[in-house]
Amino acid sequence: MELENSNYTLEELHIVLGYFSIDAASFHVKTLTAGYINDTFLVSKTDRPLYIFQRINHTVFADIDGLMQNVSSALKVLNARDYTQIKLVSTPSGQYHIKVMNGYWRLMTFIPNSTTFNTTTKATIAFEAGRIVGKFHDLLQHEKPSAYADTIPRFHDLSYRSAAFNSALENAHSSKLEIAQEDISYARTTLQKLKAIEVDKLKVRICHNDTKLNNILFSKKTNKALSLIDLDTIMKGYFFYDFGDAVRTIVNTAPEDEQDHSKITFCLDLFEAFVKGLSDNSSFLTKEELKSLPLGVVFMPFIHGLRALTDYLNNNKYYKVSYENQNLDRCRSLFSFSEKAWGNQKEIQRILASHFPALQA
Ligand code: GN1
Ligand code: MG
Repeated sequence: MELENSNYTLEELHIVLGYFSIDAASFHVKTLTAGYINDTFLVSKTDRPLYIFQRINHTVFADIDGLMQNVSSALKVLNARDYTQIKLVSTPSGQYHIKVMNGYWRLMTFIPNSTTFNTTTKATIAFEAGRIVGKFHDLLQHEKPSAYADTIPRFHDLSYRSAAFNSALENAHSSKLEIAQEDISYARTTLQKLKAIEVDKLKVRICHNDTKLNNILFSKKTNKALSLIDLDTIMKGYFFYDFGDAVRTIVNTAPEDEQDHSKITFCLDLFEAFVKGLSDNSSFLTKEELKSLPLGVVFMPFIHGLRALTDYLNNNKYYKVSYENQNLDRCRSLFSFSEKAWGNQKEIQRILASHFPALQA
């Protein structure tokens, strides 16, 4: 039987599920469409969601073994009274992923009564998001960076992304270069400005690297944040990556590809709630890291916008798009948000200093 929004039939998915240590015959499978990279399915039993089942995008993630090793190492540590653990389901021979049916597949536990939000207007949600991003780092702070593979090398590296952008410019169709003329020139100017970002003094940590709001699970009942999901990009990074990426999706009350830029906000109340939630954890951040955060809030939306623009010029080779110009729309709204983050640097610094005493000294 065909399954909606999927390249696989239900029969095929049941065959793959059968490799894992569960009784595959009695489960119901549904496609989850959020996400630009993997194919994701929800596996339920009599309407009770129990597992997240995924085909990992091997084009994006070349080193699947390294990726799964990173995820399983991190999941062992990501477990605390106020952080709900997610578990990988193995095959009878103890494998956490299998290669069948033209793909790499894995199965994870689904946390019951949980939900996600694409955007929010609530300070309580922003606070909880800050708290759980901080908790994630608190729990991972003693992991050895050298024990984690670089599954997408230089993922948030500006000079790498800038080189990819330049080669897309060289190969792009002239009509695209014309349509995106202003965006290209904005990208060039901003690349110059952001070159100043200094990372040498920053601690290399194990980061999530994709901390957008809808990668945070919340309890349906209490709205408390439970844990971070979508762990494929867990690898080395700087804390400002995770801070900036969370902020770009929390303090902006509009969706990532909003076309009406007047709706794109940098809501300082939501920013303050997020920072308060973050500071609710033990103080694991260095002063240098804290000082990098205001620019991080400009950097992350910009680098995502640049990647979207690059993919638009490359004819949507990387991201799954639901319409032809979605990458261009995402680029424009991300640049617009990044610009608003520039405009709010003073306020951002003030709010951070009021919740992190280390910045006052
Ligand atoms: C991609 O598929 P998804 O939504 O988890 C991307 C992230 C971007 C995101 C855009 C490996 O993640 O970097 O933030 O799209 N992941 C990868 O929202 O490129
Ligand atoms: Mg992701």
